[in-house]
Amino acid sequence: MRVLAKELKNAAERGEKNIELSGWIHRIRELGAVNFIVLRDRSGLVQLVLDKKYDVPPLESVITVRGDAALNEKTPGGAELRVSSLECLSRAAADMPFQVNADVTRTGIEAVLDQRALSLRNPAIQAIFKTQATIIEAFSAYLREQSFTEIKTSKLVSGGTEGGTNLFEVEYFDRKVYLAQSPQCYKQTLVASGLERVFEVAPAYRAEKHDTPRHLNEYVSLDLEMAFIESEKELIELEKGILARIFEEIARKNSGELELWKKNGASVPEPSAVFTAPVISYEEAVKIANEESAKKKGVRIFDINPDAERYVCEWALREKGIDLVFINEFPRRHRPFYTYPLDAALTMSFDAIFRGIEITSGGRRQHDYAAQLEVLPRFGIKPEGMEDYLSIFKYGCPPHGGFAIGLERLTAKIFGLSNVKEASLFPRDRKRVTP
Ligand code: AMO
Repeated sequence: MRVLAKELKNAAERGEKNIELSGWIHRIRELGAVNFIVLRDRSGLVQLVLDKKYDVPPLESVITVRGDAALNEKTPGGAELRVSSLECLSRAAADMPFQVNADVTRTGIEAVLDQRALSLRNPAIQAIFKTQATIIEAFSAYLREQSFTEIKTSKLVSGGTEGGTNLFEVEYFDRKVYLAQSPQCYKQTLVASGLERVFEVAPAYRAEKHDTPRHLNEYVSLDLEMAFIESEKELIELEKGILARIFEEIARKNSGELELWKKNGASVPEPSAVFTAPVISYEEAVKIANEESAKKKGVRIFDINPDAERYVCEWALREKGIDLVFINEFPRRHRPFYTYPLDAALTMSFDAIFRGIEITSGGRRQHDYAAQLEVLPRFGIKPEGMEDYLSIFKYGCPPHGGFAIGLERLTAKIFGLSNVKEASLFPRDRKRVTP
């Protein structure tokens, strides 16, 4: 019978005979008369005992072995296979440019990304992406339960959605279009269409020129938008529910994955603690950041910059027991054209800051046609070309709002990764477009 590495112990306990395992050769230990292979498959690692002479192919070769299982507490998984036949399905070349079985938590990011096809074989690196899949699954399941409809919108657009100039141009037949910076206009259009509650998990593109540990040129955005809200406070409550579910599911399914990055501090907060995360205004956040900075003899903080994000999280962890903070009521000048005003100066908007980095932006949106038209020129935006988007307000649109969580930033913070690129399977940055 064919089993996975993690099922071998059960098979051994049941006394199963002639068991078959397939996978990659992760490690070889030659001790003379008896040799050992550590085999890797999608479920984990398992020890193979070779007490006859076999032609063992090089590391990373793909093999199928058969034999009888025996319990052995000293091996990964608590059982080993006494091999009686070994078949090589694919022989690996011996000049491996990346040591797949190394402790990658200590390997430099450049080597890990330059050799992505091989580094993705490493169990600790796979752990990041197995857990990332749990984030997407929990986000989607939570929203489906609240009657959100999943949408997929085009990534080829005729203009910017977030302001700024960080747009990638694409040749589209005889004209130029752009890669979408976010699904912002589409998710609002679908709310107005009557779906009321929508979510999308999809790539977003930002032509940011700077190489920073927090920016990707292509990232995955966990987006949602919902009708009939009064303020960003309802969105903050929704995000708390989502994050609590994500952390709960990771604790349930991915404790083994977190364990591999334990020395980096990989962990999820206690799900119930998420509901106690403080909500502070932009003004309070700047004040707190300045107080924290002063204690450390740091520089004066004028804005919620990366230093301020770190400071407010340190404050929240110390004072409230969780390094998650929601900052709302951002000044108008800091928010995009679609944001709903709170008063002349402030907006019904928020950011979520987790372990020192912004993971979410969102807020209530302007849904009044005349008010939206009036605001556009102040952002240097011409209504021409935006007719479809503006028509949603002209022809009946409920009050609404939404937010987007950056998947790689959230993943990086859970694993204690210092660069968001490590949480992207095939990261795109200024110089990297392969693999
Ligand atoms: P914003 O531009 O703040 O808002 O993006 C939302 C979240 O997406 C992530 N993010 C990024 N992650 C990695 N690299 C980048 N270059 C990058 N840019 C953004 C961050 C950020 O918090 N339309 C609004 C959202 C909304 O209001 O619904 C928007 O896109 O985690």
